[in-house]
Amino acid sequence: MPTDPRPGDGPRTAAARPGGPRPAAARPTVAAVEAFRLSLPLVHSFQTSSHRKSHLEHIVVRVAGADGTVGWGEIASPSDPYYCPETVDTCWMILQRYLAPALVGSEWDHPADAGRAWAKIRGHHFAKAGLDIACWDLWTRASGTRLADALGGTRDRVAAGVSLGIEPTVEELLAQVGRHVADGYRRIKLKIAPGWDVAPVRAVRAAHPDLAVQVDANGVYPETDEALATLRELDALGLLLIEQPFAPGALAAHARLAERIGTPVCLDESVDDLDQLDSAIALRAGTVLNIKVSRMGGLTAARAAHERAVAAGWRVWCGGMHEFGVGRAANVAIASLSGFDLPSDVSGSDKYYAHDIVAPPIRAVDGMVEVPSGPGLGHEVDEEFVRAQAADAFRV
Ligand code: OSB
Ligand code: MG
Repeated sequence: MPTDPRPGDGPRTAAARPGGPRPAAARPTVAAVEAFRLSLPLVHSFQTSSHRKSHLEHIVVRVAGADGTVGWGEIASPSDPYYCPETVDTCWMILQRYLAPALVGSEWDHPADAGRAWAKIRGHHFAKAGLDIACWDLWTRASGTRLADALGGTRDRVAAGVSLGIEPTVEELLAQVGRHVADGYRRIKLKIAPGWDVAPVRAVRAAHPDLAVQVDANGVYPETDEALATLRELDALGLLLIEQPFAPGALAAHARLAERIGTPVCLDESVDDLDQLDSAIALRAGTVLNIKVSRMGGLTAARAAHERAVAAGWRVWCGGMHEFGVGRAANVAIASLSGFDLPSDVSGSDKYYAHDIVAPPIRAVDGMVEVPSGPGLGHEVDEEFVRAQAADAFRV
């Protein structure tokens, strides 16, 4: 892929490129992309408004530079098309057939330019995010930079929240909440759905009057009088925010709700590119954005969304997709940017996986996750484990 020089493209200073100084690294040429389909058992099965999971399968990608440098990325797509249209199968196909062949042989000065290789491929943000993360890891490792610094991060520690699924009973939910509060998590997010909303949230509020609590409906409510009555009841429970009550395309419905309740409305599924973010801002469809590296299509896009949302006066935090250690480390890096001032879904690896693919695993201590000090993602991938456990693999 040709990297056409931009006007004034000379040695850049820290000020010229947002996100910090540009190390004097050789211009990476991507020599090969390898991909591994990997399934890990969950420590505790997770139920959302749409489905229950006891294992998660993600795609781990390994990008090799011509100089031998390696970068790792993760495609954290769900297996089924309930959260977003992508699935592990669609990601696998798009990666193998389009994205990896486009990236191999490309050359770029900065990982923010790597995506030019796949710019003409529409959608498929989860698949693209895996390659984008790997290119950032490759480039920052090659130059001995911390990923968080290269992105323009300013925090050394990130406040960790935890996302709790729908439980069989309110008692079991209260036990989960109690366990995570005792572990030190700074905020609890509760998944809600019709039939599992006001009662469980009220019970959590009664048990923990001062706890920072937010709810996430994954777009499952219709904009009916009945749903509005439910949302008004939730509005009275002192929540930090209500995430994605209505369908992804329903920006106007979110704007009407934001007018009617005091609790901030947060968008997740509604925003997967900057144009949708612009529309959401213009319509006042919320005041908070859950930035997911996967949903936006990578770190480059997540960083741009952060900039745009903060400039519009929105608050942002980093959401997760139950990432393995690679994607989780990328989330920690992006959450170190200054605008991420609400607790993020960056819980420790141990909340989800007994054996993660990175060493050291991501750890939340007293509700904070440290931004690692090593270059790149700051965590080493257990390559032997990844290769041994992979159900399928390819190399381009
Ligand atoms: O909506 O935030 C969501 C997981 C799968 C699909 C959608 C969502 C989630 C989470 C996970 O809430 C949070 C995490 O990774 O810790
Ligand atoms: Mg969500």
